[in-house]
Amino acid sequence: MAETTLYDFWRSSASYRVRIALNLAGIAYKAVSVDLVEKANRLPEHLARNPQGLVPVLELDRHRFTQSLAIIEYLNETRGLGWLPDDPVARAAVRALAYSVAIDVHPICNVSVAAHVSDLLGGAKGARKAWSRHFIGPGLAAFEELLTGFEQAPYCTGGTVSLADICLVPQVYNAERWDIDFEPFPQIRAVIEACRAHPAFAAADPEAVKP
Ligand SMILES: N[C@@H](CCC(=O)N[C@@H](CS)C(=O)NCC(=O)O)C(=O)O
Repeated sequence: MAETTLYDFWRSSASYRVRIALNLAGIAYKAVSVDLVEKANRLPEHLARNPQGLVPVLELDRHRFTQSLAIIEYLNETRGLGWLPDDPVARAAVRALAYSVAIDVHPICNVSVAAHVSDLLGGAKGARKAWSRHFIGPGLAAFEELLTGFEQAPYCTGGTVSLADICLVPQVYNAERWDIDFEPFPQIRAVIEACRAHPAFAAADPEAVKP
C-alpha cells in the first residue's frame, strides 16, 4: 500500500472534495475509478475497501481511509494546511458551513437515495431531479445566509481556502446538474468564481477528470 491511491468516481461530490484536498496539499496520487453507474461500488472488491460501498477511499501513508471529511481533516492535521482556524469558535463556524452541505444536503441526494425514491414512485419521470432540487436549493440558500457572517475575500471565510470551500464547490457542481438558479446567491457565485480559478480546484473538477 505504498502508493497513494484514490478510489473515486468523476461525478461523486465526496470524491471531488478529496481530489481538491489532495491537489491543495500537493500530494500526487493514482486515481482508480469505481463506476457508480455500473454499481462497481457494490462489488466485493470495493466492499473490501469500504464496507459502506461508497467512494472515496484513499490509501495514503500506508493507511486506508474512508469518509471524505475525515480524510480532509487528516490531511489538514498531518500537513498543516490551515483549512480550519485555530480558534475553537471560528473553527466551529467553518465546520458548520462545510457540514451544512456535506452532511445535511449531500447524503439525501446521493445516487442510491435518489434512485430509491424514484423506485418508490414507480420510476416517475423527473423524480430524481425534483427530489434533488427540493433539498439543494434551500440548502444553498441557507449557506448563502451563513456566508454573511464572513468576508468573502475571495474564499468563503476570507483570504485562504477553508474546509467550507472544499465542500461548497462539489455541491455547486451537483446543483448545476439539477439546474438550480444561482441568481439569488451572489456570495456563493463570487466564491465559486475564485475557487474555480485556483489550479487545485480546476484540476479536481469532474469535467477535467472524467474518463
Ligand atoms: N459521507 C461519505 C459519503 C460518501 C458518498 O456518499 N459517496 C457517494 C458518491 S458522492 C457514493 O459512493 N454513492 C454510492 C451510492 O450511493 O450507492 C463521505 O463523505 O465520504
